Amino acid sequence: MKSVLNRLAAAAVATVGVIGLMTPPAQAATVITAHLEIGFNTGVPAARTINLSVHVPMDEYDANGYLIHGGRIQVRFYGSDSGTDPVIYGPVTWYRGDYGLTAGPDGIRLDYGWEVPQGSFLNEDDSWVNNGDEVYIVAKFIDGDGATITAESNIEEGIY
Ligand SMILES: [Ca+2]
Ligand SMILES: [Ca+2]
Repeated sequence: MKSVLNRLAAAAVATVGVIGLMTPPAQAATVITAHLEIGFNTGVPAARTINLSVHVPMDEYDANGYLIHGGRIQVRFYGSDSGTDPVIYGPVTWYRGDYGLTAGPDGIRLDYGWEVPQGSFLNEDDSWVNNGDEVYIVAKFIDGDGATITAESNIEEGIY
């Protein structure tokens, strides 16, 4: 999902930003929330819809400053199991300028959705005795210096 070209472009933007905007963000980001919604598209062929919603509250000036300086949001999907939960997809990382990632008056937001076919990576349990799937995301906000805050979403349950 993330091309090398996009990464290079993000790095170039970040470099320009360091030269052009010397004022660091005024406040450290301390809060992050993550929500996952898995739905059903009854079209032909039928599909599962995935919607991610991640929010890092701050003022708009700081939100732009963080993204200009290389701040990004990184998402991994997990299957909830007894014992250690496996990563079933990701990490996927959104940088400034990537579709779905915005800086606004209430902070940095990632709102991103797509569709997958039945039996995709969301089908994290597929045995006869345990076919129900329990999926959640862990979202990280990583600033330009590498400082990270993390949130775990709700668990979505279904036969995916
Ligand atoms: Ca499971
Ligand atoms: Ca399943």
